[in-house]
Amino acid sequence: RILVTGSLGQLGTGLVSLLRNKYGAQNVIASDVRKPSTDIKKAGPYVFADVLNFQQLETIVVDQEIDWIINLSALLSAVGEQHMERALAINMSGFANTLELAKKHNLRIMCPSTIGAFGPTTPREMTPDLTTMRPTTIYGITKIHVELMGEYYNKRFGVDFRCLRYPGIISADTEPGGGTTDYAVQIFHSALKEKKYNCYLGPETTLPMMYLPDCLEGTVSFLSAPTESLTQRTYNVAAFSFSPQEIAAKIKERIPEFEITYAPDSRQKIADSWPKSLDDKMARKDWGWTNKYDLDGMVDDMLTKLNKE
Ligand code: VAH
Repeated sequence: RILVTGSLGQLGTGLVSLLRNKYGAQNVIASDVRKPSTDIKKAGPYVFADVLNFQQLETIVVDQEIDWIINLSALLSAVGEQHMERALAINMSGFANTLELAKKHNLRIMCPSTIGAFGPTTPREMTPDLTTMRPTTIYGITKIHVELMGEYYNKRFGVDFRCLRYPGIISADTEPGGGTTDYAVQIFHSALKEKKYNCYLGPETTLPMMYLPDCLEGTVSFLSAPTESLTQRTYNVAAFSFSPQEIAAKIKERIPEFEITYAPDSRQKIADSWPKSLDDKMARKDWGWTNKYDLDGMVDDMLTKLNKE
């Protein structure tokens, strides 16, 4: 059975339902530290789980006969800079607890990393899986720690650790969790509501992105890939890159009166330290990563879904 921690975040709800379709509703246990909505409660098993409480996590792993743990609990880049101690606790000690449980109870463990694990000295175009990594945010530092500790436990103890470096994720029906790429979701809501958006990143700030359905499908195929097909434990994944001015132009094609303005804030420095595009050929080669949505497909689907709301 599968335990998903941090399941009420941007990725969790969709990932849990995809996993339930594939493995059965009762075999996927959603968890977080907040009360779920009625819909989420009705959709399948949901428990309280705080990644900082090892004993409580271990009780769930044993009582619920968990085989896989997917740890989505983390403070992202922007919020991590505002709450450094909390980010260190959740992203590092919380992860350490899940990794220790994976070793002790022979669990498959997946924990996301991020383009934020790269830094300003990393080559920024078509950034490869293996390259210089000197991240300059707490978030990036904790996520490179996740990668290194996960790979150590894999080599030393044989733990089946799996990790994907996600780009910015664009989602229609879930909110992003305080990252630097959140503008790419907010812009759609503002465009529909007010026909304008004041962007906290400059017009040319190009970042790697992907659409949530591709992220979820890709994560499930990575999770279920046979171990022998993995030539590495951590993989870059991305679909397309765009800048605020490029996405604004795409939206303006569909909503002609849409206008964007720019007021870069502290997140500009974070974005400028990240890759502009990722090389994810190893993920595509080893376990069939592919994105079904290109930039135009994502824009059309986002506007269609949000228009319905
Ligand atoms: C963030 N959305 O902005 C997250 C993600 C690549 C960015 O890790 O922090």
